[in-house]
Amino acid sequence: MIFEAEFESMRAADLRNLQSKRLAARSASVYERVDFYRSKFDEAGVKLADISTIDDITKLPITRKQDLRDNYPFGLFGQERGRISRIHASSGTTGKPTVVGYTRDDVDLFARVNARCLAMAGAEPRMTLHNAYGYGLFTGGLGLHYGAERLGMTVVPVSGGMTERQIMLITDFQPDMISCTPSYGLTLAQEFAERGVSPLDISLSLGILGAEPWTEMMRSEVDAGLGLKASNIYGLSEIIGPGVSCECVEERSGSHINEDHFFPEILDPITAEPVPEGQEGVLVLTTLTKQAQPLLRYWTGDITSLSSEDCRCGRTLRRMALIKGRTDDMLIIRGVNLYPTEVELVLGNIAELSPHYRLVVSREGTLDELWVETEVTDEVFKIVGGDALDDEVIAADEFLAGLRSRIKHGLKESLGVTAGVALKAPGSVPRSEGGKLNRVEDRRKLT
Ligand code: DLL
Repeated sequence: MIFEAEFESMRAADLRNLQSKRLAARSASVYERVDFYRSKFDEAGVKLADISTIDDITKLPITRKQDLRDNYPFGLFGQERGRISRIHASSGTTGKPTVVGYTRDDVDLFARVNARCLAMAGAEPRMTLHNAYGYGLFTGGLGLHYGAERLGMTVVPVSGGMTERQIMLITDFQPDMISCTPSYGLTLAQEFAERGVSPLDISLSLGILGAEPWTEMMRSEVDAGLGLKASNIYGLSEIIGPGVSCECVEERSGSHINEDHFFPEILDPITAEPVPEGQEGVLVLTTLTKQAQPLLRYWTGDITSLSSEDCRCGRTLRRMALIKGRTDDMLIIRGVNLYPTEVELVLGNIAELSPHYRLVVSREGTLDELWVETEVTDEVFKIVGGDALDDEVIAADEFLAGLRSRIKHGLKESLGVTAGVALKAPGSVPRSEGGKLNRVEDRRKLT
């Protein structure tokens, strides 16, 4: 089902008109209400009269995370404090969190776009959602919660963590759908497998997974391990939280962006100039309707591409590809640029490996070193493990050496990087305990 068909399936020309009107109105309102934007417009010599169609968006200043930091906590609010009905924040890796405010209308929008996303991912009224995103300042829990209620679902507000209890609640309450990070989806799948529960016996049939980068390889693992169809949901606190875009369950090939509210551009990471459709670059989003903290051309740092191809689901909203990573997460190893998801794709092609991996980067003298720690599957471990027969142990050594060298070759061929490979026993690489999983340990930052 389509939750708001009049917007989600709009004719392209009508959508453009709506976006143009909204952009002009939003520009005027931030000019009037937010000192930061007034100075930016004045410095750049942008006049409100210059902003009449959505194409004029390129005349507007770009907003960066540093601007939010400089105006911490409430300096970018476009409303007086009394009109702010909710505040969320994302923890960030260093220092102060990034703050986001919502008016009552924004909270309503937050619910609606998440209801849209849940419906995109296959949800219907009366289904039950097991919501394992964290509740609190993080936008995931409350975002999906309000969206599910708006759609008419039953929500189980479990939040992240306490895996034992999650398993019990899924078994007892028999939900139709789960929302969690992909890495936590894997953790849950593994816990069910360890209890001998077949995916066919898990009640879940749908998933809405996101908040961290993942690949098709991870998706197949989660789908198979939990016996469901998982769709990707994307969003970020600065823009609203989850609800910016989501894949439809019909195609699961690119996430439909709620672009009547969040206008997307893809810009070159270096020059910040627009790139042609289909080409990768940094996703930059403008909030067209948000009141409390409207952001113009917010540089998300996330690398993706856009497509306006028709979709079987009937939505006309453009789609964005799976996120390759965030520019901050790009590793530079001896001059080679690479994202963890690219390593994940290489490992995903090797049947003897489980989907769990970790990257360790260090520096020996002046040279960067990358170590890929990855687990062999249970089947491989049984063959090469302690209970193998004597002559099989020798064969096992050769087999493992061969496997290591295949991984090294794969990484070199696909990514041009030379990496050390550590093969680990099943269960020894860290798992998600409820939220986003950090798969990279960059020891260079410590020195
Ligand atoms: O992660 C909001 C969210 C909650 C999205 C639940 C989806 C589901 P932040 O904590 O502010 O907000 O982190 C935002 O996470 O800029 C991306 O780098 C990354 N991210 C979010 N969704 C995806 C995704 C929430 N589906 C940052 N794929 C973003 C890849 C994602 N990366």
